[in-house]
Amino acid sequence: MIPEFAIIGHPNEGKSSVLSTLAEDDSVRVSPTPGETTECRTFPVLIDGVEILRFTDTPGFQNPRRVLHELQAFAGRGPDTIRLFRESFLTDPELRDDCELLLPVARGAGIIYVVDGSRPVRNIDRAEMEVLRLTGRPRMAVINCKGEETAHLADWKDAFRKTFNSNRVFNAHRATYAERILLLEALKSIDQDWQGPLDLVVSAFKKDWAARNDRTADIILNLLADCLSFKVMGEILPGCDENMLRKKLHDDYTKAIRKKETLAHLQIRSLFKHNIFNYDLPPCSILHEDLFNEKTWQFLGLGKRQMAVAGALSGAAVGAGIDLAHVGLSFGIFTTLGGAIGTVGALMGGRSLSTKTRLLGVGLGKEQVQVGPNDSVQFLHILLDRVLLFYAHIINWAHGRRDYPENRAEVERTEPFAPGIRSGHWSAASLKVCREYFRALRDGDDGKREIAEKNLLKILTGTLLSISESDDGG
Ligand SMILES: Nc1nc2c(ncn2[C@@H]2O[C@H](COP(=O)(O)OP(=O)(O)OP(=O)(O)O)[C@@H](O)[C@H]2O)c(=O)[nH]1
Ligand SMILES: [Mg+2]
Repeated sequence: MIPEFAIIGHPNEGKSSVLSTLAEDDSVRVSPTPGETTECRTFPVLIDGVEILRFTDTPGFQNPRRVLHELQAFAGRGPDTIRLFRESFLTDPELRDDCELLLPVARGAGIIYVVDGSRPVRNIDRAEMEVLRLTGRPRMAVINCKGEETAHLADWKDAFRKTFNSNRVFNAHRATYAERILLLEALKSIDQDWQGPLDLVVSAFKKDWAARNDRTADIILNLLADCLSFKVMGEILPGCDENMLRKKLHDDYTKAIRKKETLAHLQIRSLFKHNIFNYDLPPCSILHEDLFNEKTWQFLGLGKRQMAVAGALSGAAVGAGIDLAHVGLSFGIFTTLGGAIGTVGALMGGRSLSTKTRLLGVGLGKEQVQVGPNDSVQFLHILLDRVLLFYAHIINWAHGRRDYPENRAEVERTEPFAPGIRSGHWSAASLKVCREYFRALRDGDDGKREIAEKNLLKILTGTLLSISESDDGG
């Protein structure tokens, strides 16, 4: 039997939002106007194409006091109470929504009662709770605070204790993966018969999440390998303006890298089922800064000390004979391109270009300009930090949430700081793996690369899991 839960409550309390977040389905209709949901709609939760759970969205109570009054007449009819009530009042326009919302209950669904815990408990809420008690179905209350006020929480909990098997605070806008799991776990306790099926649901959820994390780690590794080995080349033809060519290649290079990064981010976004709404990063996120912008390189990646540890400042880039635009990317990303060209030009003369020419097997006498591959391990860390930050945002962007709040304080909380997001803070052993991976890529050493890749994959899946389980979400 597939467990079904009906999400029930007063109009506009956030029922549809809670459902959307729980089921990770952004097709659920949410609106600031009360009465948005007028018909029951069932949302199956599928894992690997198999339905494991279903949630049913319902309209808000219309006339709970009258329902309560009429229900008394059927008291003592056990499981038939709701069916008989519905049969008697289905055509009564005053109870239209009430009959509709009780439909899933009549067929045996469990109840998740949603209230906005930021407002006081009223008598009409007590009438709704009593109606739900009379249904005799297993029920849990969910406190979804739409506002910041917490003074009423104790009263709500007190009211629930009398009529519900369990209650939980669950915020439709801010609930994380970990909180979704906790809510599902708590549902187990409201009815013994559901313990077995819900155990399966919880373990299927966890397995599915782990599979998404594995897939994310693959996407990240592909992004790193692709960006770190990427280069663009152009031939210096007689009479061509060399500086213009360099600038063009540099632009081509950065444009292509940005595109690769955006694509990886989009892949992660769709893995986590954000399909309909145009997910925007919070206004204050560092991710709004361009990948090649000074701010990005100041705030993300390795700090100076970690750079020294990583050996990134060893001067290897210069020694290897890399052209100036390349060095510009590695060391002087913040200097103007003209400045970078001047400095490195003085350092290296034309030597690097001829080296490259020979290496590339282009006929003698021809010169080529090459931009990339970037030779700084810092680049790996910047890409890593940005993708991990993006991941943290996307997994903590609850599906029931459709935009950012006006409230400044709430906006400020939106950049996640879960441990592991800044790769610069990883352990020395993990940083060593990054360095080895980077070097293996640079040297084209497939054997070493395979080993380093495996190690990095392990670190990444561990990091993704710890970000998912952290409660320091968006
Ligand atoms: N700030 C905030 N707003 C919320 C939260 N949950 C819901 N809302 C907003 O409250 C409004 C109503 O949300 P819905 O989920 O449509 O409420 P509902 O109970 O399904 O409403 P009806 O279908 O009309 O009965 C929407 O504008 C939501 O964005 C929350 O946790 N925080
Ligand atoms: Mg609704």
